[in-house]
Amino acid sequence: MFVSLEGPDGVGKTTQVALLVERLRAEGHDVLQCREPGGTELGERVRSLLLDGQVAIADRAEAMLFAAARAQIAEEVIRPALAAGRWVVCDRFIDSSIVYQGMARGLGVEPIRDASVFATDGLLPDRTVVLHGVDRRGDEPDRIEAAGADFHRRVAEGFLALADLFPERVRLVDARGERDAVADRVRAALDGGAA
Ligand code: Z5A
Repeated sequence: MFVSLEGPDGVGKTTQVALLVERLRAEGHDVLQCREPGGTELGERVRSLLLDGQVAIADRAEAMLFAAARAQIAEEVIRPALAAGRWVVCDRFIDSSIVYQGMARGLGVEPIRDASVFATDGLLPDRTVVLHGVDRRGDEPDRIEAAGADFHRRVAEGFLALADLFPERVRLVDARGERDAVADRVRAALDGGAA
């Protein structure tokens, strides 16, 4: 089973990825935890470039760099884990590109989705949990966090639109409240059929 957690920056994804992995392991599952961009030597180097406020990166170059990092983690890490019968829980995946680059940067949902599908040779999560409803961003913005209020409004709206675009795999989960209460909702969102 391949699960991704998504949502605007500071919504609590990293916290919830860790709690979900803990719970799944307690249930007896063999779980690989990873994050995007990152999770490989190439991905971590691309991540540093992408978040570096001193590096000028054109929007299309940004989209291709995210896709390149995703291609590497899909082939090197995620596909082998799934083939070995493991669960994979990933902090962000294709939907971050669809929202940040496709919607908020305005490059278009379809071209960005197609680029990511090409990059990963069609690998998609079985379930995507989109957290929403809070903003707990810190006060040291990286290159993308520094993009401005309008950009982040489009990001927040874009994540909410995902459940309608991909109802077969995307579920919205309210991220407000105590960590464990949110973790209960995230775990419950993995069960059952279409959202
Ligand atoms: N990006 C992109 O544009 N295109 C792509 O294709 C991909 C990514 C894959 C890096 O992502 C950037 O890349 C990101 C999107 C873009 N940029 N932006 N902007 P990232 O995932 O590494 O960075 P992030 O989204 O900014 O993550 P974050 O800052 O680490 O936030 P988070 O993971 O959503 O939240 P958190 O760290 O779990 O929680 C934030 C704080 O709140 C922290 O102090 C927690 O302890 C606290 N917290 C969490 N939950 C709670 C509750 N329930 N109560 C109280 N406090 C809490």
